[in-house]
Amino acid sequence: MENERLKEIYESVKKRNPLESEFLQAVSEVFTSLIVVAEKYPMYARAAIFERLVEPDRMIMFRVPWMDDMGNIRVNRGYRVQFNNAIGPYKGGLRFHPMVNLSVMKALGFEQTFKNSLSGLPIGGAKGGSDFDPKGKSEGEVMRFCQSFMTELFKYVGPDEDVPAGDQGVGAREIGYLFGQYKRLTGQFHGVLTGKGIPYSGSLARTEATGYGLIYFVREMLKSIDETLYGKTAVISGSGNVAIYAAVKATALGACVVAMSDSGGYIYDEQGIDTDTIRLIKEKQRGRISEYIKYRPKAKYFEGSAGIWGLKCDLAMPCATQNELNAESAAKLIENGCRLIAEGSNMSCTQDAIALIKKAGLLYSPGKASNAGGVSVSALEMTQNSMRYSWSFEEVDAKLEEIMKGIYKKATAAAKEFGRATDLEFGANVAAFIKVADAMMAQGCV
Ligand code: NDP
Ligand code: 2IT
Repeated sequence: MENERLKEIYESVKKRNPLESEFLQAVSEVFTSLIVVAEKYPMYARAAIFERLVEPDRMIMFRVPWMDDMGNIRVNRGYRVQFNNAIGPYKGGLRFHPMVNLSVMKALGFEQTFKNSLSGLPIGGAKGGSDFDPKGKSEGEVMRFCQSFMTELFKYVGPDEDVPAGDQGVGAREIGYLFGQYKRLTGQFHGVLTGKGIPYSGSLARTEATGYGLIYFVREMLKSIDETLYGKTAVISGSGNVAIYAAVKATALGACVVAMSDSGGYIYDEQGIDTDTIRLIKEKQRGRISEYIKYRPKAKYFEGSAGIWGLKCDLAMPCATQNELNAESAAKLIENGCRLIAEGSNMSCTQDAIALIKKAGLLYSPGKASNAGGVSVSALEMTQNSMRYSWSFEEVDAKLEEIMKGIYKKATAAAKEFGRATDLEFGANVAAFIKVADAMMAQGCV
C-alpha cells in the first residue's frame, strides 16, 4: 500500500514540477530506495514525511544586475533553495554556471539534505547560485557580480540560518567577495559562508576536503574486497576543486591517475597525471586542460569530454557535473574492466547508467555519500568559527577521514538491515532519510 502511496506522491511531484527533469530524477532515485522503508515503517507515511520532504521549505529567486567592464548593465538570475532544516541550519553550495536553473537547484538542494544527514553533523540542506558564467570575466566583473548577488542574498542567510559555500564556478575568490559584501551590509563578522580564506577564519583542509574525502571513501569501498588504491589505474573527470584534490590524494596513496578533463576535452598521461601542473593551469592561470600537453609533451589531448570513459581503468571517479556519465559510457567502463565507480560530482551518473553499473556488479557509490567530505569540513569550519578557534590541517584531515569512514559504515549498516548489504546507493538513501524523517516527526507538523 505504501508502495502505491510513494508512486502517487511521485506522480504528484511530476504534476507540480513539470519539466524539472533534474529534480524529478533526484526524487525518483531516492524514492526507489525508500519503498521498503515506507513498508517497514508506516509511521513515516502516516506523518506525510514523503510529501513534506519533496517540497522545499522555500525557494528564493532574484534579479542580479551588474555592470560589465564596458559599462553595460547585465542581468542574471540568482537562486537559493532552502530545502530542509530539520537537523540544522541550511547548508550547501552556490553554483555559478550558465546551465543553472530552478530544476538543478532543487535537485541539488534535495540531494544536499540527505548528504548532510549522512555526514552526522548538524546541518540542513540547501543549494543556490546563478546562471552567471565566471569564465572569461575580468576580476572586476566577478567582484561586482558577487557584490550584487550578496546584496540580495544577505537578507536570507546567517550563521544560524543558512550558510552557503562554493560549488562549480564558486571558489575561494568568489567566497571572498561574497563575504566582504555580507560584512559591509551587516557590519557583522559572521561565519555566514564556508570555504573562506585562511586569513579570515576559513578552515584548513576545506579546499582539499571533497577530493580527499572521496578517496578516503573509495579506500573503504576497496577494503570491503580486501584491496587498496595502490597500483590501481584511475580516471577522474573534471579538473576543478573536487577533481584536483581527488587526483592528489589518489596519487599519494599509490594510484596512477591517467586522465582528467574539462568541458572541452580530456588529457591522457600514461605516466600518471602531474597534479602540480594541473594546479598551475587551473588554479593559478584559470586556463584550459588542453594546455597540459605543453608541459608534458608525452601526454595526449582529445576534444570532447565524454571520451574519457572509453579509457581502460580500474577506478572511475566522475568529478565534473550532473549526468556526466550515461549508460553508453557506463557500458564502455564495464567492458574495459573497470571495477569501481565513485561519484565526486553530485548526481554524476544517469539512472540507466547506475542500473547497468549495479547489474554488472561493480562497486558503486552515489555522490551524496562519497562527496560529503566537502560539506563536512564546511560544518567543521562553522564549528571553528563558533568557537573562535582554528584547528591544524592534520586535526581537520583526521576528522574528515573519520567522518568518511562513518558515512561508509552508516550506509552499509542500513543496507544490511534490509538485506542489500553491498548496495551503497540504497543504504545511503535509507540511512540519510531515517535521520531527517525522525527529526521531522519529533518537531511536529512543520
Ligand atoms: P569546479 O568549478 O571547481 O570544477 C568543475 C570542473 O568540471 C571544471 O574542470 C569544469 O570544466 C568541469 N566540467 C564542467 N562540466 C563538464 C562536462 N560536462 N564535462 C567535463 N567536464 C566538465 O567545480 P567543483 O570541482 O567544485 O565541483 C564539481 C562537482 O562536484 C559538482 O557536481 C559539484 O556540485 C560537486 N561537489 C563540489 C563540492 C565542493 O566542495 N566544491 C562538494 C561536493 C560536491 P570547465 O572549466 O570547462 O567548465
Ligand atoms: O555539493 C556540496 O556538497 C557542496 N558544494 C559543498 C557545500 C558546502 O556547504 O560546503
